[in-house]
Amino acid sequence: MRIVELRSDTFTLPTEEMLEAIRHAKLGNDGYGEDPTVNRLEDMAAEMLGMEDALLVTSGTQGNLVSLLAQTSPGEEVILGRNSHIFLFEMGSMAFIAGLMAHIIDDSSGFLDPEDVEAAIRSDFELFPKTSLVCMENTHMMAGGIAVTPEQIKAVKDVVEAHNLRLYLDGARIFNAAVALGVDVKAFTRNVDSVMFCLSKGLCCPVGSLVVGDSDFIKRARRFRTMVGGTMRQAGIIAAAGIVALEKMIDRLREDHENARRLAEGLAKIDGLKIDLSKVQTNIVYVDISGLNVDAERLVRMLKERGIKTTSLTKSSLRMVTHKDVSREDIDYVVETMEQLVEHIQEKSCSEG
Ligand code: TLP
Repeated sequence: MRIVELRSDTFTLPTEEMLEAIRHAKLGNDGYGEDPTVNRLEDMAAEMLGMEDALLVTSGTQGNLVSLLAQTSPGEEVILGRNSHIFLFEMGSMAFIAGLMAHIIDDSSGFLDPEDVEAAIRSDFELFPKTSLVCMENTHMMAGGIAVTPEQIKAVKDVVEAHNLRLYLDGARIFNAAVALGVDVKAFTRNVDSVMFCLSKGLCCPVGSLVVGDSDFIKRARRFRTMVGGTMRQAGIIAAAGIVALEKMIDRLREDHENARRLAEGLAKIDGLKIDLSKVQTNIVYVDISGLNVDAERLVRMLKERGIKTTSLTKSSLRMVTHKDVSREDIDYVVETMEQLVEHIQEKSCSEG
C-alpha cells in the first residue's frame, strides 16, 4: 500500500548528501565553542539572515524558549498571537519556565494588527506588568501556513520600536515564507530583533534549529541553552546536515508549495470539503470537514487505513503538510482516495438518515 505522510514536514528524512556530510563532519566539543562544523553553520545562518550571531539549538521549541528567556525577565508580559505555536503548543513553558505572562491578541489572519499590538502594550503604571517583547510567527502555522509579508512585519516593528520593546520572530518555516513571496529572507529579518528557524522541517534535517540575532542576545541565549540542558558536544553531526540544508534545500521548497496547491485545489472540488484557497500559500493545507457527517478523528483513521497519514488539530478540520518525501503522484492518490471516502460517507449518512 502506498504510504503518504502528511502529518508534518518534521517527518522528512535526511538526504544522501546530508548523510555523507554527517559521515565526514569535522567535530569538536561545542560546549567549549570548538566544533568547527557548528561554528560554520552558525556563521552561515547569521550571514544569511543579516544578523550578528547565531546559536544552534535542539529544536524550535527550545529555540523559542531560550529566545524568550534571553529577552525578558520573570513577571514581564509578552504580546503574541492567540494561535501562535509558542502559546498553544509549547507546554506553557513561557509561564512555567520563563515566568512570563502571555498577553494574547488576534492573529486569525496570520499576522498581528499593529493597532492591536499598540493597544496591548501596558502603560508605565506601577501596578501593571511590564511589556517587554512582541512575538510574530512566519509562516503562521495555524493560519494555514500563510506567509506574513515584510511590510506587515515592518508595521509591527514601528510600534514596537516606538515603545522601546523588542520584536521576536518564530520563523520555524521562514524559508517557506521567503520562497512563497519570492523575497530574500533578510526582507523579514531586517525588521526584527531576533529570530528562530528550523532545519528539521521542510529543510529535511534530522534535528536542529537556529536562534539568530545580535551578539549580546546570542550570548544570553547561549547561557539559557545551558540552563535548559541544550549544550550538545560533537554537535557537528547535526550541523553538517544543516549546512547542506542551507546550501541546497531552500529552493526546492517551491515544489512542496506546488504540491500543497495541487492538493488544495483537488480537495476543494469535492462536495462537502471546504478549503480557503487564499490561505494555501506554502506547504500547509487545512481541510474544513464540517460539511460532512463525520468527526475529524474518524476521518483521520479512515484515511490512515488507506495509507494516508493526516492530523486533526480541531474537531472539524484536517491538517495536511507537504514536504520532500511527498510526491505529485502521492497528492493525486490522496485526492482520489478522499473523493471515494467522501462519497462513501455521504452514501452512508443518506441511508442512515
Ligand atoms: N510545529 C509542529 C507541531 O508542534 C505542531 C508541526 O508539526 O507543525 N514554531 C512553529 C511555527 C512550529 O510549527 C513548530 C513545530 C515549532 C515552532 C516547534 O518546533 P520543534 O518541533 O522543532 O520543537
